[in-house]
Amino acid sequence: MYCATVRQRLLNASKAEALSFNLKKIIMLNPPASPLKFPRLLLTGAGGNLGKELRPRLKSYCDVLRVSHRSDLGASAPGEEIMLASLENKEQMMTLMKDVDAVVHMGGVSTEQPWEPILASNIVGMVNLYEAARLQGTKRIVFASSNHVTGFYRQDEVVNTKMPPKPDGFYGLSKAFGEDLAELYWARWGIETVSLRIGSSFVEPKDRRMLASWLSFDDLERLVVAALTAPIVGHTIIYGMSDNQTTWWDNTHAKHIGYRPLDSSDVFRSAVEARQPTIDGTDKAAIYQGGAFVKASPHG
Ligand code: 15L
Repeated sequence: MYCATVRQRLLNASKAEALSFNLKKIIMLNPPASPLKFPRLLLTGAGGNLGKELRPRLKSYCDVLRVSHRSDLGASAPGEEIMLASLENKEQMMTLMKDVDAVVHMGGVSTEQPWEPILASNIVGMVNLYEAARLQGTKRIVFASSNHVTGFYRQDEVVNTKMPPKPDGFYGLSKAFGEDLAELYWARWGIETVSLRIGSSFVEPKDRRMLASWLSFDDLERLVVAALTAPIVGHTIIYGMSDNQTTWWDNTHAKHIGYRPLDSSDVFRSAVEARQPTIDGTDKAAIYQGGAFVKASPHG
């Protein structure tokens, strides 16, 4: 009788322990996820090509969408607040980042240009953005980096996100700086970033290169939303491409972002190949992944 009671007690105790162990395991395995709907999201560069695409789409993921650009953005849509700001203006950036839960940073120079505008927006502007994030307590930034960080890899190579950068110009170099800055702010101050090395995000692929680099607008939205809502990201780099048959980029190290592209450039392949039947194999733009960017002179 005594033994039976003790055995029962031990059994109950081990059940309770197992329960608490399982609970702990569940808590450890399921850390609190980022919200699927944010109180206030900031979209910078809202007047740029991709900013214009994302502006109406991001509204569903937040109560208030703060949209920003250096110049006029027109009238605000319901649930939007417009704040004009220049990346290189520290004070404006501090105000812009106040009460913001997460940022989709599409602002800055997005093509090869002389050094000065790149320095102002993509170097000084990035430091201003991250300093403001640190001081205002912003938790996560989704940064529009670019495939031009690795534009000098060849088109017969497959690049993953742990391989060293090979920028193809001042623009690509500035995006490599942005990624390193994001890494620093994660390591030192715990601000999370997903750096999106965006390929060619247009309505459809325009040429043979874009059969590999194309990112549809719907997949861009899927990518940005995955980057905003993945539970833990630290600083993660991910290539922004659709599910194209030909690819130069490997996102193995970014599986935890949970990005699943649903579009593919393949439906445009025959039209693109008919438009561009031959490729000059000696042309640097056809040899390197950066395409025409590897030849674009920043010196005018
Ligand atoms: C980029 O980074 C540019 O912002 C965009 O205009 C495209 O040209 C794209 O890369 C590309 O590589 O096609």
